[in-house]
Amino acid sequence: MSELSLFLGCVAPNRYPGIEAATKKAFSKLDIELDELDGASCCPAPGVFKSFDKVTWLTLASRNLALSEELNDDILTICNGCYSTLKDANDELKSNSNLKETVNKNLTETGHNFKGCHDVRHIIEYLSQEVGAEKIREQVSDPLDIKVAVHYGCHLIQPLKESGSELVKDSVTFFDELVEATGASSVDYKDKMLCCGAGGGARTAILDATLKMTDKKLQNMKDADVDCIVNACPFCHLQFDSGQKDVNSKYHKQYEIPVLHYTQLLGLAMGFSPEELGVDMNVTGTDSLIEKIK
Ligand code: 9S8
Ligand code: 9S8
Ligand code: COM
Repeated sequence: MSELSLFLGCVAPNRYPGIEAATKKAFSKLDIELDELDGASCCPAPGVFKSFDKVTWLTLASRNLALSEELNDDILTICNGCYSTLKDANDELKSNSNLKETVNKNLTETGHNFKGCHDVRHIIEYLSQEVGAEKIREQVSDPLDIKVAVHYGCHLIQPLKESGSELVKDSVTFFDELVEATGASSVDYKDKMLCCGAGGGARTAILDATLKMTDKKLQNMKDADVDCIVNACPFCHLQFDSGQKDVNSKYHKQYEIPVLHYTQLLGLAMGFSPEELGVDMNVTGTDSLIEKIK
């Protein structure tokens, strides 16, 4: 199997560096090597660049893909949006030689060349298919006795559907299974597959409209009486964590639901401290959660 290079995207390094730390710690416990992807840029964000100019979007994406190809690696994303862009761009360029030629012409001045010889993996899809819940359970030293609202997010499901993946054929449970491997229970809640509100570049353009959707999801999660929200996308993470504070002040709500990226949940179950995983860096208080898992 190909080795992996870690694609960070923008939101994790800039807003939630704990997600990067948690990913590296959890993968080293699982004994999976991750190469650094020096020089990587924004994926670029699917809901933003792709809507403006397709060739520019593909060119920027192909540069990131080429960097990973040069290491002879598949590329691993920790973000749904990055997965959507990199996977769609990779698939499209592999199957359309005219587009590939255009993009490679644009790439010449960067000194890179896209070949189309590797795959794009999302961390949840990868863990589910290549590692499996059973192996993950074996690395859990501190099983978590908590109730979790799993948020899949749009750009995890859509690319899998488009590529005809087995993971999304019937009922979709692959993420819940990985969450339950940490000892936590994944609690069902209304409109689980709904968008967090932020995607499609909406968070930047029309924050107020996105908060309405976030409020709806938060209320459904609260009604299910969960201890925390678990996501696999730093952008969803940002919307649920930082957006929760905005929802509280805008709609006079008192939500206090901690938010974890899956790698942070896994890291806690593997015995790493909340500080090592950046769990204490959230805007929405994680004190209650930290107290609960002690
Ligand atoms: S990179 Fe730039 S804005 Fe972001 S985090 Fe995920 S999607 Fe790709
Ligand atoms: S959900 Fe709808 S478009 Fe997305 S993946 Fe992340 S941000 Fe939240
Ligand atoms: C969502 C990314 S994860 S974008 O806002 O749709 O580009």
